[in-house]
Amino acid sequence: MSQQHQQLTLISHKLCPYVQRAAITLKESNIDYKRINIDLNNKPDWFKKISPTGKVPLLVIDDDTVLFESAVIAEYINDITDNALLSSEHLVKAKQRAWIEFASTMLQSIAKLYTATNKALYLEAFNQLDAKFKILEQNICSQGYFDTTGFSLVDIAFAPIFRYITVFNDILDQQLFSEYKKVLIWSKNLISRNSVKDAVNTEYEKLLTAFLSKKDSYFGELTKQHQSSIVEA
Ligand SMILES: N[C@@H](CCC(=O)N[C@@H](CS)C(=O)NCC(=O)O)C(=O)O
Repeated sequence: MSQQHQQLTLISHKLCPYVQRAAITLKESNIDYKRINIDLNNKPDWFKKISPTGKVPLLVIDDDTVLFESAVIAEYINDITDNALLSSEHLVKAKQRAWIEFASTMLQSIAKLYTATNKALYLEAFNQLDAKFKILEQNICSQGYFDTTGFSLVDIAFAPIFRYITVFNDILDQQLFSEYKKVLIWSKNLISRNSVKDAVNTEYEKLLTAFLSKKDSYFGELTKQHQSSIVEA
């Protein structure tokens, strides 16, 4: 990080996929930062005061300046560093932003999947998510990144999705995107990248499984069954 920047602070939550986007971008841009995890079920007053949406991530720049929204935070980090994670060509950059938005809709589909209250709603959400992976398969390159030009903010936006799916595929009978060859290569490449690994702590998988098992949903039931099958084995 160049000397003119103050110490940045990322207000976070241990499981939040949007926070992971910011954390990955900071790491890829070689910026040191402080991370503060908060409890979203019991938001501290200081957080409520500085977060316009009540959501994480927040990037605290200084006493007077706080950024919110993961896509904006990622672009800001890219702007203040060597600007290597988005194209400088307007049209290419516009397309990259559109796919980042597509990744956000997939995170919403994932939330729908694990909160579906019955099997029919769960299957509907599963099929919607699968359809989005199919669209991705038709639009990504086959070299382990979204685009042939290499790692970008688009890859960063999708990496937390693959982290979710790695845990989900352990729990579920049906495997998401296993027949989409390019997506499979891409997901393996992203998951093994250091910045992606470092965006969560070592307890992530355990915490996510515990979070899912507490859901009053069809997925919650599947998670509990999976947990008891491990204990019995
Ligand atoms: N569009 C936001 C979404 C952030 C978001 O949904 N964060 C969740 C945690 S993963 C949150 O803070 N939820 C708290 C709440 O809604 O009360 C972004 O990209 O930063």
